[in-house]
Amino acid sequence: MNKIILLFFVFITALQVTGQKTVPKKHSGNPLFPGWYADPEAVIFDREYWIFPTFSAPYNQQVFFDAFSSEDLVSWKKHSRILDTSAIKWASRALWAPAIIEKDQKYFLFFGANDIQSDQEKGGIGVAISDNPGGPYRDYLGKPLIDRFHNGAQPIDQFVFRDDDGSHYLYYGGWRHCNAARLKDDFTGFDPFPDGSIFREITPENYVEGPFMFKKNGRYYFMWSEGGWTGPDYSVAYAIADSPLGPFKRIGKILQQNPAIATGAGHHSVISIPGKDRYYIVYHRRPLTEKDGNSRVTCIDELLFDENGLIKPVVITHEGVKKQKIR
Ligand code: FUB
Repeated sequence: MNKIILLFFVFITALQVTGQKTVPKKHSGNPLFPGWYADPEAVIFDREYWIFPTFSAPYNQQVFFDAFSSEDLVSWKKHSRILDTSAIKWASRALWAPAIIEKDQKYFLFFGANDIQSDQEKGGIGVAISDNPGGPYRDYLGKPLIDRFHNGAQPIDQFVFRDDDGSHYLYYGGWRHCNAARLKDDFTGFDPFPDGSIFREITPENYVEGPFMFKKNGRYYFMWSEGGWTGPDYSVAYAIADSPLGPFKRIGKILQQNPAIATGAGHHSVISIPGKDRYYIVYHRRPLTEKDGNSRVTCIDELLFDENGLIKPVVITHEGVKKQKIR
């Protein structure tokens, strides 16, 4: 009898070792896919989940973006080098924090490049375009969209938000300053605000970088990262406003490290499942075994709201979220 049980276990182990699945995976698991990837922008295109992250490596090696797609949040396909600095003549390093939007069947990928430290350096926020989410992308403008500091904001960490009336707002900024600007319809530049200004500072309390916006029940949820991204205390906080330009009064932190799971949880995005009141937060964090700033992995967990629409603190997990196809 013992021999039979032993043989059974050997058989099951052999199936697992040879990669034949005995039990279908029901959860995404965290991280979602292997490799050091940070600043994930998650979106849904045509019933498919897509994630556009920063390749998290020393700045001189950050010369491309990979993307990932999935039909169910469990199995992910890698799309290698969808954008490369060889296609952007003014960008040479530190390709950061992609932000993507589809318009008129074109995909516009906004990105930061070169980590400029002053207006004298070349770089900033650029725009690339493709006919497919998985690229290849080419330079849309042939120059940066924003190539200098305005209101103290380093031109990095852009996010594009489309409001219900079809207007597009660009939120961006590092170095503890955040600007909002109204994009022209063709994304070649900006339309001024009624007072003639282009860049409006909207910096909330404790803001560091990584702005993100979504709209729920007519209210604008504005989110950002706080703390230093190389350390354990990196985190995400938020505000709710009645207008896309705020004011954004900080409500509190919703994502942070859990010393039993991972550290440095931050720079996120949010997706909602069409037709369902279900939201996910996609973010990066550092495994407990890691200390290097660039050792960041892309993860997903549920984003839940209370009865007043306030965001509940995110519970970060190893399991991730349940398998979820988009119907
Ligand atoms: O990944 C590079 C930088 O790290 C991002 O631009 C920041 O937001 C931080 O996550």
